[in-house]
Amino acid sequence: MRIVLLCSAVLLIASAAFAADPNLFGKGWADGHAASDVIWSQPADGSAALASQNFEAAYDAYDCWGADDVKFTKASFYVTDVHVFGEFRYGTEIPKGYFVRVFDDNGGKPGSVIYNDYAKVKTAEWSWVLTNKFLANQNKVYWFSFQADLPFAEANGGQWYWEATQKITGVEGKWQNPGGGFGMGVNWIDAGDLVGLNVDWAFELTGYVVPEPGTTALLGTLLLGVGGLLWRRK
Ligand SMILES: [Ca+2]
Ligand SMILES: [Ca+2]
Repeated sequence: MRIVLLCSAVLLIASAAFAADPNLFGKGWADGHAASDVIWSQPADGSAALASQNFEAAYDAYDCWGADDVKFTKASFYVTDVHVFGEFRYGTEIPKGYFVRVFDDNGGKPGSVIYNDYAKVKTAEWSWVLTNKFLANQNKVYWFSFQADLPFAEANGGQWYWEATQKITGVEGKWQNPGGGFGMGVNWIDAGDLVGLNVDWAFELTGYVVPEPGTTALLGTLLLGVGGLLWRRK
């Protein structure tokens, strides 16, 4: 009887390890490191590219940023890296970094800032590592915002544009220019209003699924059970 119990426990552990969707569970999942899985993808389609930039003080009136909605329906995820499709005006620009912010949802628009990061570590063109991973809970709407920290008139300055796509996921991407330098969007507006299209922002998120506490607890219980059985057999 004890041997049968021991075998069934081991079988349960083995099946738990292979039950996961391979698209969600990357190599790093088990040890808690970032896997290379793209968990959210809105690639650019060349339809538009719009300013989303923090300028130097002389041009603060032009400070602006876009934001787009993300909702994971299958699981909660840790977001570890961002890939932002972008382009420069002159090609000689060197941004100091990128502000990555996440807003909560306010009735279909960005609400309050709930996450603030300054990405400086680049892993590939337009790909940035977040300093602190972001926990995106399942079925909750988050607005992701990317903004180049780039002077306009200083050395290696210029302009950066966030690319867009006409494929809308969720609701349309938003844009804001509180200082009013561009003459639109003092409050959040649809990004597409700037170009007469309906657009989302183009970006991808990389990360890994948050392990379910229930799974960990179950494995722990089974392992304890196995340990107890082995101890009793002595
Ligand atoms: Ca500024
Ligand atoms: Ca959207």
